[in-house]
Amino acid sequence: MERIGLVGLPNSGKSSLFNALTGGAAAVARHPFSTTETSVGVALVPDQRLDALAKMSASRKVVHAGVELVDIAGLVAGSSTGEGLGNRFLAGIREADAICVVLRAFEDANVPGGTDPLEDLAVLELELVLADLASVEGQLGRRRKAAKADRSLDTQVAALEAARSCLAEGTPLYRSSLSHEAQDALKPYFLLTNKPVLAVVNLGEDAAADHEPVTKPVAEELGSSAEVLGVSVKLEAEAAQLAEADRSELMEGLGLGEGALPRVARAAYRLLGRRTFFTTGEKESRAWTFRHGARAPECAGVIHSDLQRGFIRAEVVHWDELVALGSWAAAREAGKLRLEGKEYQVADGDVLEIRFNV
Ligand SMILES: Nc1nc2c(ncn2[C@@H]2O[C@H](COP(=O)(O)OP(=O)(O)O)[C@@H](O)[C@H]2O)c(=O)[nH]1
Ligand SMILES: [Mg+2]
Repeated sequence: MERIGLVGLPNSGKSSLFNALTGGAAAVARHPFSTTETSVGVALVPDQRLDALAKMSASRKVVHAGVELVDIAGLVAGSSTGEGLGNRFLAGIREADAICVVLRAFEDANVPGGTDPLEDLAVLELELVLADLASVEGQLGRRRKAAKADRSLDTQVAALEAARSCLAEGTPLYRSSLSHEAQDALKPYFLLTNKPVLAVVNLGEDAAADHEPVTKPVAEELGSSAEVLGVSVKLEAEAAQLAEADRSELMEGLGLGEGALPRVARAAYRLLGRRTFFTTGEKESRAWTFRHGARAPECAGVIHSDLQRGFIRAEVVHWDELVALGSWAAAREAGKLRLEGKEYQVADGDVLEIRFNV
């Protein structure tokens, strides 16, 4: 499973956000480095398409898709040169497939730390950029030498050179204008800033309902390089402890709708480029995760390897068409079930029934 790493300065609210999203129990503390172990958990991704299918089928069980989160402790100014948890922390980010930066905007005299999310962002990015610059410079010497004997390495050298000039200007690669080809060529180097980024601005409780003034400067700063979400982590974390009905009532009462956690989970899921198909029936309705561009047999294999091995064909209907018709039988009668073969590229929101023989 691919992972999103939570990254932020101490006391920005990473562990609180992690717990709220995963129902986990990472230690939440007022001092840096109390949490030195990285925690891993799965956040469920709410999906109203799945809810509609489960209702249609009167399913006894509903299984949501999940996204794996890692709470990475220990970034401080100077991390790139070994301050704080230094390398251990950097390794945590290296292993993540995408990054969620947590930027603190809440004020609390009892919790040390700044309250300007743009300042958090600047400190974070500087450390990541410095660490990447050191990796790139280390690799450049080696790759240049190797490229003399093997011209096929020229693209990698060119990509490393382009990366170096961005980083030397202080620009994280996810904010740079590097081509997709160059970014792909850099993949083997596991650079910290060459990953997709999502930003969560941790708001004070009083700013939760009207967060534009706080989140807008961050959104403007990041432009199209990253989605920015405003979340009052403390409020959401407290609400997450409540029973479903009480939580909805509290959130609605505060004018927060379904709350921000579902939006964070969905944004994290999208950030990984994942897609969802569904299966539905009386026993269960379920969201399955697949890779963009995957064909029907590969998706069948997500359900069970036998379904991929013995794949014959798939019956397919888009979720909204199915819900509008009211049942699988009605969709068949209306001629809306498509028969698709091995070459079919499954679309986000497809409902599948796999025919197979092993
Ligand atoms: N007032 C307030 N305190 C918060 C908020 N989010 C986190 N905290 C507090 O800040 C401290 C550090 O939070 P934690 O989640 O451990 O931060 P981390 O160091 O980034 O993992 C804890 O005492 C939290 O209760 C918030 O939105 N508002
Ligand atoms: Mg923590």
